[in-house]
Amino acid sequence: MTIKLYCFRPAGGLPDASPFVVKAMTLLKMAGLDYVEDRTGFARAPKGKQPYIEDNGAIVADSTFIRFHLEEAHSVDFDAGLTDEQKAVGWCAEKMCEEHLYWLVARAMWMDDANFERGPARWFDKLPAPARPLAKWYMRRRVGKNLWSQGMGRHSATEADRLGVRDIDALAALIGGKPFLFGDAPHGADATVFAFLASIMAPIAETAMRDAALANPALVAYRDRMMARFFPDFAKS
Ligand SMILES: N[C@@H](CCC(=O)N[C@@H](CS)C(=O)NCC(=O)O)C(=O)O
Repeated sequence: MTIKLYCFRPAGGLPDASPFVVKAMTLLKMAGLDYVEDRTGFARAPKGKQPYIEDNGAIVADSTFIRFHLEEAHSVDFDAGLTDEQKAVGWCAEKMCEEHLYWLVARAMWMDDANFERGPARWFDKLPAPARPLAKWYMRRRVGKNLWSQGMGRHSATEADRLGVRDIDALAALIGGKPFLFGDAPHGADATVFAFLASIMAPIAETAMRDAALANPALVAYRDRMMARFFPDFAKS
């Protein structure tokens, strides 16, 4: 039975607005598994977040548990050929993207007025006009509270930029001049690193992270290489 992937929708020239969804899509494509997208499942998301998948009756929520499920249920090894040290480095890079960089991107997109208007505010355009201001205010307040609890919302914009550029520099150093993180073939961690770099480079939020990533030809080439390989319809010719 074909796997169903519950996701948002394409945005900013990317296959999905969420880097976690793009990560899951990339893993499915790396694994050579067919899937169909379902954009109607957010209200039923088991953890209140997307992505989640339905596979042969099993519902699996969270991109990392989706990866574990694909490895276990479909005998996929996303780390094939890597040393234990490379696997550890890959895990650290993934979690830096998901648990650090993600919050810096969220902070830049939701807290900066101009970025908010260019990006998240547009997601409310499909609501009836009178409902939009309240919905935007509510969601912005909710994200702001999350950012405050997580801690990233307590930094100044300058401090946040400094952390974000350090993340980009770390990814650039890891990739170096190689085609993929660990050499000539992509592995599981590439799905995450690609998804986050592509999201940061997209023409949505103007951030110091975006400037740093776009100024690095190796990172741009990495993003383009992954896009051409896994999402040719979204690759720039
Ligand atoms: N740890 C989760 C994170 C997923 C996540 O944060 N998804 C966001 C979109 S980028 C979401 O669905 N947010 C909706 C909400 O918090 O209401 C994963 O790896 O899948």
